[in-house]
Amino acid sequence: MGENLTTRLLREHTIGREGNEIALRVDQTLLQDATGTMACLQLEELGIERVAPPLAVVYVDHNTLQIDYKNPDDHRFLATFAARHGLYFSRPGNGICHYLHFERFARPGELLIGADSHTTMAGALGMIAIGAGGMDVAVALAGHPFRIEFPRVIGVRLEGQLNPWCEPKDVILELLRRRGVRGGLGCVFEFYGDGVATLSATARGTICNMIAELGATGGLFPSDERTREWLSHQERPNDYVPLTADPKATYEADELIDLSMIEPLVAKPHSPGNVVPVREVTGLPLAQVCVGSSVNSGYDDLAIVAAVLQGSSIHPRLQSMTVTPGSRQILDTITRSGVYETLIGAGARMLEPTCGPCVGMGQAPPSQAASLRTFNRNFRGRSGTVDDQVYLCSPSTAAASALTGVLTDPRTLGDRPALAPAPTNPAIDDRQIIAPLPPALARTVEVIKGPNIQPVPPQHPLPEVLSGRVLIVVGDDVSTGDLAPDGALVMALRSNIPAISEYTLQNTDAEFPSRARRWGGGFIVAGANYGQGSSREHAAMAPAYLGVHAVLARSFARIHRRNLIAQGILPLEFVDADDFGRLRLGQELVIPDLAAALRQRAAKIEARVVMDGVNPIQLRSPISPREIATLLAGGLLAYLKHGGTPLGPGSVTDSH
Ligand code: MIC
Repeated sequence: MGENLTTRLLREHTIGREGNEIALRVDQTLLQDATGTMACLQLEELGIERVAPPLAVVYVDHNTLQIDYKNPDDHRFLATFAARHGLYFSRPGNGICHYLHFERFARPGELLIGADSHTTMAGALGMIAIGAGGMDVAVALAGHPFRIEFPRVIGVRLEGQLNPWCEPKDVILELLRRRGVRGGLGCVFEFYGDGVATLSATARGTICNMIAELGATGGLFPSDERTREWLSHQERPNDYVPLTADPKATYEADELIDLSMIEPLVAKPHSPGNVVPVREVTGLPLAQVCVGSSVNSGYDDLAIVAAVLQGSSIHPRLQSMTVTPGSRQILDTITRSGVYETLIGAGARMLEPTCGPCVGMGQAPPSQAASLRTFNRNFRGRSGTVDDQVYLCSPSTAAASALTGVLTDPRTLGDRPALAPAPTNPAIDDRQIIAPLPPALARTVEVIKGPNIQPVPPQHPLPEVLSGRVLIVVGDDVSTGDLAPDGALVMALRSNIPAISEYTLQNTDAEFPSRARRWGGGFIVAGANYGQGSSREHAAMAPAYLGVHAVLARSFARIHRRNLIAQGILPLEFVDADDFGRLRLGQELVIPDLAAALRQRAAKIEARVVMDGVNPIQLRSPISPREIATLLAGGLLAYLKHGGTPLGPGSVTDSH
């Protein structure tokens, strides 16, 4: 029996083990401005002089509208923090974190942890790349290992070749069609088979980027000839090492995708998992088409759109079309190849290389109108319009639809046009990525904080008994965007927890923050996959600030569950999923002997509904000894500040 590549890379990075949890040596970290300000504030609390991993980068790519002092103050804080503590700093406008990282830093065989859920994109270059909360990244920056449960490795065998007009985006949409947004929980999807060689590095990047939408820990491609081509193209030939799974590698589960059977797909509102063939929804009138941004913003993605629109104009029915390149390098390439000119000529609004409309940062669609986007998420309201109707598709489908004004299967356009050839040498220019200063010089740098940058709220030990009222009952698949909303207004408050907490669940129940304050905190009750989507720890920090002690849910999304624990909120699962239906807004709950039950690692924890008396609600909290210690301390920062190590009791080794 051979070893798969994921297991090998994880094994090579494992420096400690405790039960099913492994502690991993971190080679690279990534922060972006919307998650990074809080991560840096937390890192400051840990009292670290210089970051430990061999490579640490902070990118400014989300909060870039700068409509007042808040965004630029955050940028200045991050720039001075990076200079003071030894991180690379990528200026606003230079590109989107996971695109730039893919171009300039990702390296086969290494391990990357990033405070952005789409960090997974780097898995396309044969490395382990995992999205995490800001505090988890701060802990890695402080020199501690990153801990995860050993993932289930799913082997995805790719056969054949994509037909014209069918794209890598359709491949990942196919996986989402099969498995849905909860279908990858606890898994790494490893791609192998003859079809792999037919996909370029950037095509693989699209697939690994959106593997996050399955709730997965990551995606991984072998490092092969296509990887070598990409790294040479990026003038980093020495970063190439060939890596594949053993010849007879085994996997815990298998998927087979015949690329020649893939057809154009679309994810309907309001979930990336709500996937159907484009042919089933053709003719849908569109108000907007958006290309690029957080995924599908590479050269080939934008060039096919230009090739389709060449010499034409977008359909009069459309109110607008936007195009966002993923990085300055891609912007330069589309400029020199003529793609930019064609897109402008066709009526596209060209945006700078930032996350932008993907996270509701401008370009909101009209009310109730369909917006077709090549992005990775279409959660309700994420676009900035509360009653939006966002569909996700490939660049070919977006281009064909921009031409006709209705959702269109690109295969109806006839032969696929040739792409404008990209200049063979991209302009490799790292001048907008400021390198870390030497330690002696770094110590002289003053870290500057503007008035919106507020201290990290203190964490308090978990009480012996938890009691309080049910503050809200929400359904399945609540996203972190529901909890800590997207868009320029709220995201500008990422470095100010008291201020951002006022927007918690604002589109679901605007009274939530005031009720939580009035009732002195309490419980959130939720369905399955609570906290899906982004890595933003604000979705846990803001409720914690409002006094939420525990979330009772049918199940939790991976990154958010960790963020809850890091912020001292107990993630409790119903033993009997039907108990979810017994809980109502305002009911009083008591969890007696909670701390004792956690210390004893009790299999079940009982919550009593005061007044209803008889049947307690059975809950479980499948958490590790380290997580229990973290919760008892009140959160990860408190735990570490009081001498805990992130490896926790019973660990085998901790090299730091
Ligand atoms: C996203 O695509 O949802 C984001 C915005 O990039 C987030 C990060 C954030 O909320 O700051 C993510 O993917 O983690």
